[in-house]
Amino acid sequence: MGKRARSEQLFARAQALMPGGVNSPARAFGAVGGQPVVLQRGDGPYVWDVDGNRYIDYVASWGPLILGHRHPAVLEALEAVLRAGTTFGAPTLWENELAELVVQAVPSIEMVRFVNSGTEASMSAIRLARGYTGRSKIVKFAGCYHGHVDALLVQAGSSATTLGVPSSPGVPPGCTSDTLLLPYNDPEALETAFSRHGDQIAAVIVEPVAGNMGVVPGSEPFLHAARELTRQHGALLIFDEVITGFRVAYGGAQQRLGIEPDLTVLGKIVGGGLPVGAFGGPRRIMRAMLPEGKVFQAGTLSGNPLAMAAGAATLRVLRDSNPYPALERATERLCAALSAAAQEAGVEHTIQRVGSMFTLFFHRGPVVDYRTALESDTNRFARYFWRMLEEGVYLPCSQFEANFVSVVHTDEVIDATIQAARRAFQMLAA
Ligand code: KE4
Repeated sequence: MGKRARSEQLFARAQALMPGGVNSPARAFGAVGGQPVVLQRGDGPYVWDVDGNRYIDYVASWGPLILGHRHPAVLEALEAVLRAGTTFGAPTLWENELAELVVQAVPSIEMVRFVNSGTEASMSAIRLARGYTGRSKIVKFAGCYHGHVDALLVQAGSSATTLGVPSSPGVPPGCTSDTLLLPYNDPEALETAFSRHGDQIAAVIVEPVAGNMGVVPGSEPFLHAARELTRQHGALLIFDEVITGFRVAYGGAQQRLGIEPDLTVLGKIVGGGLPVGAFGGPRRIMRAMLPEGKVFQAGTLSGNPLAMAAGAATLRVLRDSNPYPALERATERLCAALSAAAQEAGVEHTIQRVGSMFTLFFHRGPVVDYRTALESDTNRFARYFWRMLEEGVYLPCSQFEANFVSVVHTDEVIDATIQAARRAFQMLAA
């Protein structure tokens, strides 16, 4: 690959202007060392850096770009809005359009509220659950990430079911003292928590397919326990489908699982590459939100026309073209070939995939929770990451993230990725 001199120059300036030179720490290459490449263009499955190097993109802006970069339908929708304006701070037809698509796509969502990020959506859903139930305690799981919500920035306390301890400076103990942190995929721990605190728990929030410890599917017993225990104790089940929504199926992970949560949190794909988060559920719950109800939430640019139009264009393409079987096949073919190449090189690994999201763990596997994910060989991952970058393949810069295949990752793009990985695994084995 060509030099990255311009990237280095621009990133040095970025570091003088913005903490760590980034606007989200995940992008800073902290987990793999070295400096990020500064990107300046994307098209289809490719991105280019400021030095003109081209990469096959598996980050997809951390999930939104299931249609790839600059899909014509999305660009056309944005251009149409621009002829009318950018934002009004008033009800607009574009909000109706995206809301119609969301409630049609996800049966458990009768009403939806749009916000500007997945974080905002999770935060609002938790406030709604607390306001609706009149309870304070929230259950979350180690390894799951729901955005930088104060109440959810917790690390394990002394035992599995103690109340959370803040995991970031700036989060006062009071913000997490009502948060129970439990191990993922552990129905017994969930049972214990409900037996101790059941009547104080407002909600359980869970990624039905975890993407933030690498891809770790929620087991059926675990997710069914979450559904049954919340129902029995009058708590709400919140599915955080920011990654899985419109990714693993048009109706999200809940469609694949056949489990209806009480509230669903959306983000990423629902905005088609523009800033959108959303939370939704049955009318009886959503009506508790101001101005119909009393639970406060607001946002200047929530539901803005450009973001609504990009999201609606994306969902219409997904609804009308149903790319999911082809995405399943392409991603399965890629994962099988990656595994064969690693096997051939004698590199210990396991690949975990749901739909078009997957993680190659440098771990014998199976990876079932955060504790086992952390056993992965992150040094080996870093070497793999950098060799793949040199080979022109842009992977998420952490072992604990999901890779994403888009509808425009053609056979030849997948084949080129497999060839690059073959060389990378040989290097690792040497
Ligand atoms: P945002 O506030 O970043 O839009 O969404 C937060 C969020 C909520 N729920 C889930 C399941 C998520 O994965 C996320 C955000 N994901 C991370 C990486 N997996 C985004 C990358 C970043 O933080 O820069």
